[in-house]
Amino acid sequence: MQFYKDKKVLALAGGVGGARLANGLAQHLAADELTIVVNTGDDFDYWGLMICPDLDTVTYTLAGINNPKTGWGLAGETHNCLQQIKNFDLPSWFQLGDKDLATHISRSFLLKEGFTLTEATAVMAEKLGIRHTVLPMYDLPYRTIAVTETDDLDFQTYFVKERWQPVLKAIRWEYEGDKKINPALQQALDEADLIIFCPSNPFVSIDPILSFPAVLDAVQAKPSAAVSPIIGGEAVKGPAAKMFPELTGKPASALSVAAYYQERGLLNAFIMDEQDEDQRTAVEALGLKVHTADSLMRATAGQARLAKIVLEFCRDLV
Ligand code: FO1
Repeated sequence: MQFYKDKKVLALAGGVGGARLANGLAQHLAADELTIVVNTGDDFDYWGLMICPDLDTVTYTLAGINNPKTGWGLAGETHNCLQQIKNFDLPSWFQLGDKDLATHISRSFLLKEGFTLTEATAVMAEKLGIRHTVLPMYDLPYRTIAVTETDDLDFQTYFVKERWQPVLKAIRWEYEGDKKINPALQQALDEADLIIFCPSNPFVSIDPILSFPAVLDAVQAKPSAAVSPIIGGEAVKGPAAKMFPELTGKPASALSVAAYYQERGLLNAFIMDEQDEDQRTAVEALGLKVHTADSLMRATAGQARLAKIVLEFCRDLV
């Protein structure tokens, strides 16, 4: 099926919701029509290995090998290594499965051999049979820091170890280098005819990607659409709903998502759940074209279904 003749879509993704819509888009768009740029702010060193949770969630989902229950990690996983690590009294709060470990070992090995993160991701995605280009947002460390009422925590400590319970005051990033993006991402930005914000957490999945001036400039200049990660005031998964009042003082809602992006003039269109139909007029008043749909992605068929709705709705933007 062809949606847009000779047009290119760039999807911004992070976490499980992002991976699911990216996979839906990949069902409808050819390899040269879709590039997925992924948040790397969640990455961290653990057991001496380089862990990139969002890159892995996206690649495992595209390869159809992700754990369908958690959304992250691999299906049919075992945890023998983790068990043995516990016997050695080493940190075990971040649960790495045995097969998943092969990913972290391989990526760490390739990085040590001199591959960039973009190159290592491409090599591994190809081996997993992924046709579409998956790009990390940055090749160097770029770490999301949760500024809480008591401490500044690295992202996975906040998210997994502390189960996102500390109250947030702000999100900031610590990074190496000069924020110059990889040439492959620059090319994808230059060539994109449409940018789609997947239904990922705006603060810790999409904002890290937008914090690169080259990305922000492209998004402001190109037709862009976002899918709301908030349905009926709740996040489908994770802390997005808790973060809205903490970080913006506003309640979690589809309208708050649209307003949060639109404060920076990022969007042309917004797709939200039909449960949130009552917010249509307020979202339209932000200058957005609005579509409501059943936006919960149940299984792979639901991912393809929502992606088709998004692509059809955005047809007249490109
Ligand atoms: N999330 C958890 O809540 N607990 C875990 O132990 C955990 C392990 C894990 C291992 C590999 C991986 O790729 C992801 C993992 N995640 C885990 C998910 C991850 O922390 C989050 O999904 C993202 O960073 C937020 O998008």
